[in-house]
Amino acid sequence: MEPTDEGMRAARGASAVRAEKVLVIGLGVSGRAAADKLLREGHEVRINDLSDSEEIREAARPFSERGAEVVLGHHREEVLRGVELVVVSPGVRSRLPLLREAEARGIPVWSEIELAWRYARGPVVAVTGTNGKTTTVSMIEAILKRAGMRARAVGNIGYPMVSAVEDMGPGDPLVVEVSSFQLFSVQEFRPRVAVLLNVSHDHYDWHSDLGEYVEAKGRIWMNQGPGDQAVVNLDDPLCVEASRAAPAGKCFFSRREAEEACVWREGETIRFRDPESGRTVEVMGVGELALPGEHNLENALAATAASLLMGATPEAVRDALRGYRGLPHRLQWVGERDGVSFYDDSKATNPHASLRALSAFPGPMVLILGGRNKGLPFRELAAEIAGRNERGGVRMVYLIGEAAEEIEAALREEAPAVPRRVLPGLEEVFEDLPRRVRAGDVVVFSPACASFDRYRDYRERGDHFQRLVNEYTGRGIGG
Ligand code: UMA
Repeated sequence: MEPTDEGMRAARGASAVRAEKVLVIGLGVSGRAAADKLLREGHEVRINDLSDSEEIREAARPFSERGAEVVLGHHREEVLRGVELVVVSPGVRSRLPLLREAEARGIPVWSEIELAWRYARGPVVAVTGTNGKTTTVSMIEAILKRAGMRARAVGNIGYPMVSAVEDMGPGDPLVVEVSSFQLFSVQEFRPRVAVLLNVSHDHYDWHSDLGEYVEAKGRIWMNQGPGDQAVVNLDDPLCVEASRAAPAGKCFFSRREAEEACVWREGETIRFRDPESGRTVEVMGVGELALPGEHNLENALAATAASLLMGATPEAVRDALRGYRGLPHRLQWVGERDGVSFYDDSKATNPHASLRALSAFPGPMVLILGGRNKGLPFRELAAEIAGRNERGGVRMVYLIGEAAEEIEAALREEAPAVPRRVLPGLEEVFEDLPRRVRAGDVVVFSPACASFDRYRDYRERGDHFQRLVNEYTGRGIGG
């Protein structure tokens, strides 16, 4: 007999959504998904968005037609009238006075992830951290699928978890990318496997915000119990610190040989020690991983741990990760000609992301930077380029777009010896390239800037780069 939704919910320890009237704040991707699910489940729904633009009104229309009340243009307290539950979008700040008022009135405030958890039918793997979430989530999805499970990657990756719950059969795992904003407002959310990849303190004030940020990340496992596992980066002291509060079993992963680790790198091999049986198995060679870079090794170790704990076999891990070529526009291999490889990292819209691209390739590199600066300094990136140049890494830098002169100034200061050219755009770079590249180079487009000086978004920019690569490597446009 098929288990009932009620039975499955009870098995996961989740309570039903009892509120009659629900306020959904924010009508973006996750707010629309939440409102849709709530209406289909028969709740009374009020939608409130700060914006009153034509676009938002357009998005709200189908919900009004289905009986939802829509309040646009403000977040005044009156929208709380009669409400028993608030579902809040991740882009809404936790300090919003309306949320504070809801809490003061004893009205629970949930993220869309919490709402989805109440309706989920199978186990959940949740992944959080500062960097690498999307890659790790899609690696886990690939491995679980290879292992024969009907897994699906959801959450921040772009497809809301609450939209996926109905398509999933009993027992099908959901692999959720969760941001700290979403973790702020969870209540019963209890992933069977919770992964904390890394915690970067770059943009946080150490004494206040970082503490809050680490605490929010730790909420990923706060409801875990017997049979659940926390997968934690042993090489990141902030992760280890945060994991002290984890109530369930812990599986540490590490890029070095470590006794406490359950997945680790030993020489050129990735190994797994089953936390229950204590048995150690060889999973795969590090050199078999299709994605370059130390940070991708870290993502692969985390994905290996999570997948094996979910019941995948080491063979499934090896097969999936050997073939896993990454997500579009994230250090994506695009093509090769005469021993020169091209990588599209258009998703790198800040200097920090470009630093990670540098660390992915120790050998000779031609780097393309530029676009619209988001108000961030380039000095650290410029200093790293200088160091890599001395060690036989970055050979040359192209600077394009609005921020070209600003990056040029940082390079003049920190990396005066590094050859560089300022050009208007990518077309000019590809005209110049044949005279500069030589066999063994990698050409990496990792702009360190936003795309809006010339493109709609980073995807359009990356597609443009890929078309130019395809023309250059002789496969023709779109080839
Ligand atoms: N809004 C308000 N009041 C506010 C703030 C926003 O009403 O105080 C309204 C806006 O007017 C807008 C709507 O809320 O209409 C936008 O909601 P949102 O910013 O929460 O974004 P969504 O469209 O719902 O998309 C969210 C995630 N966005 C954020 O976390 C900021 C998406 O991640 C995610 O893919 C989607 O849900 C599905 O789960 C995006 C992201 O950039 C890709 N995430 C960050 C990241 O990955 O680094 C965290």
